[in-house]
Amino acid sequence: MAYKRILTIQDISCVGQCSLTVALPILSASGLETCILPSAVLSTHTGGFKGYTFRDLTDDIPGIADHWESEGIKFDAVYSGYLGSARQIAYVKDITKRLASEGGLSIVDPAMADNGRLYVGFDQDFVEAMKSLVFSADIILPNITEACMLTGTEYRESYDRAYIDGLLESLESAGASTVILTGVSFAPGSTGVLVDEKGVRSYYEHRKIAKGCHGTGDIFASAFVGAMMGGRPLIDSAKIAADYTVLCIEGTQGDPGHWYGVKFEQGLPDYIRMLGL
Ligand code: PXL
Repeated sequence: MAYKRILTIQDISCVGQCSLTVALPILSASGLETCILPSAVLSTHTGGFKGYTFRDLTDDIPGIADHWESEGIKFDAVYSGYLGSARQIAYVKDITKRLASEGGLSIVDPAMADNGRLYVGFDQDFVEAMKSLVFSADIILPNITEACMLTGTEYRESYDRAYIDGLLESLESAGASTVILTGVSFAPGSTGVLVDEKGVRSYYEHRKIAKGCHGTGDIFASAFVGAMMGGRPLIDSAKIAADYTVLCIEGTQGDPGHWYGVKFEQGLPDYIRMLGL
């Protein structure tokens, strides 16, 4: 298998099992050379801790990108997750244009909202800026809330297949190419991933364990990118990522002290086995 180099751009939440502390180990476990660009350093994530510190690294990004360019460093994919500002979004677009190799992929997880609400610290201006990144990407991984915000669709707690198809069509007419829509549930007790490759749709249903487990979107997206960049079909990559994420959540349930994240580390050997490595 070709040895691919990927760049992932997201924050470092020092404690909290999300963003780079999840993406780096999972992508590395999938066999990719994983380069990182930390967009900010926070003491913890923003989803439930109080008084977290936040060091914005936006001003460091252009110099880092210039250095890589002067060294002739290129990436087979640029994968972005949680970003902190509209300026950072613009830098991700610029870096992708300058540093993705020929045929290199732009993969965007528009990590900004869940359960019908934006995460703390985001506003409508950020959503508008995110649209420009999402609708120029090759592959996007929104959840239903994010897809609604990106398309101006009303968010619903319960929905049917027609609503989801409408949401995917709105994403496509706004410019989306391949969409991996997560958290799509058509029956109580189950949820799933809808993979839409230019209008051709497949659904993978899996067990729903708990609502709103923190960091699961980052685990799923990283596991998906790791599988897909290894040359696996989109739907197979989505299945592996979903199965691994479910396994991690199962391994965390029953530990109320571990409310802030998911114990993804213990499932890494299973993820590697699922990849057949
Ligand atoms: O898991 C997404 C995420 C990443 N980074 C930070 C966050 C969140 C979600 O709340 O706060 C800093």
